Amino acid sequence: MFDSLLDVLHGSIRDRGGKSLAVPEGLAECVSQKGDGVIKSWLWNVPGFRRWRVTRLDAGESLQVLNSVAYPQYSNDQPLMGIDLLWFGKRCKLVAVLDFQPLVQDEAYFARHFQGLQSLRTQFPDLSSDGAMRSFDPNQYFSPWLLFCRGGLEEAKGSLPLAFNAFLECYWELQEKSSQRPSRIAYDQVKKLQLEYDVYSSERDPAHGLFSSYFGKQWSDRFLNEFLFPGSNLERSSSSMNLEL
Ligand code: BLA
Repeated sequence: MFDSLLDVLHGSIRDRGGKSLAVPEGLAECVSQKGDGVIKSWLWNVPGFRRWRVTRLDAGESLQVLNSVAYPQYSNDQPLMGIDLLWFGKRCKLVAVLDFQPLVQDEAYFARHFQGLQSLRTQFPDLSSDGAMRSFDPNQYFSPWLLFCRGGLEEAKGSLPLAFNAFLECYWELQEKSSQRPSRIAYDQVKKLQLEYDVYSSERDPAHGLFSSYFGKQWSDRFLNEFLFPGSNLERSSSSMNLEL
């Protein structure tokens, strides 16, 4: 379901000078124990970013996923870019979340970074539902203008591909603007907030059970700690040793 969007994402990363990096041993690809699913991941070194990861899960009619997070360099306080697209083929159910994930919830920060996303939200009303979140806290690391849809085939084939392109363009525009103006949040604080994002996400991510059921608990624990949210380990160990971040 999401192959063309994956191509768009990878093409757009390459166009901006992204270079592919090695994914930790054993985590780049895994076939499920029953052979009914495969998960592939990519890591990119992109100018202006300290980390950009992409994951694609293909479990046929049961589930398709495209997930990606971009972490800007610590010298830039712009939001992270978060993409989580899920397609449950048997039930024709789409869950699509696209957001500029804010480091802080404050009006001046929103005014600086969210004009683009605000206007996107008005362009794609069918992806702008105010549906309640079950696992996450909408007021932590999510913006008021996230594109969020629990829908079906119509949205998946209709507005999602258009919104996906526009969303990426909008994020690159923000990146260009942000890299030319001084960051208002200090380097150390951006670092702390980005690491806390990984802690928050690893604790709340509803995907852990799903990964375990396909790929086993051991592989899934490693995937979460070493690939999806490596900052959660750093944050825990540095705070327990009482180090300055
Ligand atoms: C929801 N994401 C979900 C769900 C699953 C995943 C299984 C629950 C589906 C449902 O509510 O019906 C799956 N999450 C994944 C997978 C990965 C993952 C497979 O991290 C990793 C490969 N989630 C993100 C990012 C965002 C995000 C970057 O990983 C931000 C754009 C958002 N996912 C997000 C939200 C929900 C969700 C807001 C709804 C959760 C809720 O209701 O609280």
